[in-house]
Amino acid sequence: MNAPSPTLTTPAVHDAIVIGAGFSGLYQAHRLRDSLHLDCLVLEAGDGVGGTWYWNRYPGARCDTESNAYMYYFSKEIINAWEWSERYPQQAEIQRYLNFVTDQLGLRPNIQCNTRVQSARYDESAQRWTVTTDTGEQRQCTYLITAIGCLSSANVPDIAGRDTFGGDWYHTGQWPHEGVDFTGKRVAVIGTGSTGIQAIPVIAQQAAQVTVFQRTANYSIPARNAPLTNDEKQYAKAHADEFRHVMTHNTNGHAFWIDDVNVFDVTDAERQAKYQAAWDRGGLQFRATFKDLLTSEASNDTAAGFIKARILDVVTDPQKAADLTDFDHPFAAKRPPIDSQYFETYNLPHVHLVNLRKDPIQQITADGIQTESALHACDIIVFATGFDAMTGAFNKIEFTGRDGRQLKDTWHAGPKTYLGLQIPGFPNLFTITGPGSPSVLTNLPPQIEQHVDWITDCIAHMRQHKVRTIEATEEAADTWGAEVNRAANATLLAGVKHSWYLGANVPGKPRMFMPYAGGLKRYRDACDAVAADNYRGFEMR
Ligand code: N01
Repeated sequence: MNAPSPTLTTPAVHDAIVIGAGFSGLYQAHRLRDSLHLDCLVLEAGDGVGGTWYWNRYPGARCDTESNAYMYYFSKEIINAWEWSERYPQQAEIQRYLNFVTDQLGLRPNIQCNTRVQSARYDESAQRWTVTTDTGEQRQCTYLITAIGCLSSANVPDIAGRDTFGGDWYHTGQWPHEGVDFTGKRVAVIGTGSTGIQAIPVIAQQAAQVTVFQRTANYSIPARNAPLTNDEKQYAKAHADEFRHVMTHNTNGHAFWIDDVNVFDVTDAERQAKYQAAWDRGGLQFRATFKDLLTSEASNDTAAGFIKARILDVVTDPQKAADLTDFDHPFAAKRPPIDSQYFETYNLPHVHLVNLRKDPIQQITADGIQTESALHACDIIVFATGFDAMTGAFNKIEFTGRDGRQLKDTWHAGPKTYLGLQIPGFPNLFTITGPGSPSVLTNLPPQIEQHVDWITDCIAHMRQHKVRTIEATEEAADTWGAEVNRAANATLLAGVKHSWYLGANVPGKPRMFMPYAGGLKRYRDACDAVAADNYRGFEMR
């Protein structure tokens, strides 16, 4: 998409600026422009809309959420006008969807692409933000809203010798738009998170050789993707209200309930049957088989044991099978991937596995990856090494709040927010799916709709009551931080010390459990209660 060029008729001062044109930014722009009639500009670094789905074009990129839950639910018209083709949507289809929504809502005149925000500074006397972009352009606004994504800042590990590599290397989150031809190539893939697990089987179909470098053995459930039948498509449209109700009233934003039964409430045979049925159905719903999978280690062990046995059924090479199931954390305590033929891929003769726990990487050389025991020669390295999650995208923009305070300094010990929506010292800055909100622990579109609706209602309230600024208090942010900790510690998630939920994947990043693990429903109730109590914990001036 071509950016509308900033012309003299474009005002330099806006009511609102939204940073990012993914799921969050598009819906936020629609609400501010069409519900509140504000002058709203979206600044987007990419050449088109899509956010995560604009950048993540790696082979096999597909959403792990089922398509009928990975969409907006605010408009019946859009629900009825769009049709998904598969159980899980591919990257290209999601991008088509977001372009379709952009056109349906007529948002293009409000979006300026190819514009990366470099800094944002709050001017207390004018009560405005000044945003500076990489084109040197400056714009001002009363409300500044980040829609910059939780997983948008690529984490490329600084492995010794990386820049001496003689072949090509790519990070999955910054994939070339023209694609990469793996034909006849020896490919090294570093990383076995959700992304690596999606990409490895697809790369193996084309490459001459694939060597996977696994640091942490990962659980994965078969996705069992398939084209949607006409009946399934019609059912989803006819039951849209039910889908939406489930997605907004459960803990994780998906269109299924978590079973109300605990693991040891049933017999061994019943438990096995439930796991088998969930395995055969496929998908993230496996996590919902029992109520206490994420709170009881003993219960979790039963799921982990079931998954391990299924992987051992598939992988024929005993060493690969042992390495792939050498788990060091409970099932789903890190984000569980789902896959299409991931474990089956290791039965192909040209697919190799290096267990980095036993044989760590020493350096990258001109010819490939040198581990302690061998040089693994390759032509292409794929870094499926994840993201500087939740705070990485904030750190790429220089935010200066009240009294000249820098966001980087404010967050030096870890992110501090109130409800994941605002930061003390940064008036009128709203953070969609910011740290401290459920964000990455949920299916994101319903969480985004909730955040955008809350922010829109808040701004409407401010305008109605002639309030110029809103700012979270330090006390409210501290209290919320304690609640984020409490919620994490009530689950098995906080115990996984090498998880990116805690920032452990990025050297030097402060360790703090960043997303809110208390569930979407409880979180929404908390946000609604704050608003109903005259925006308790915020100062309005
Ligand atoms: O990233 P990850 P991802 N040397 O951080 C390894 C979302 N997503 O891109 O586990 C060697 O999970 C790292 O090892 P370890 C989803 O929320 C969504 O896969 O840290 N290895 C791990 O194996 C997901 O959770 C969809 O020990 C290194 C891997 O790289 C999130 O994105 C699809 C290393 C990184 O795994 C991130 O997933 C795909 C190093 N120096 C992804 N550094 C949807 O469907 C890291 N690793 C919506």
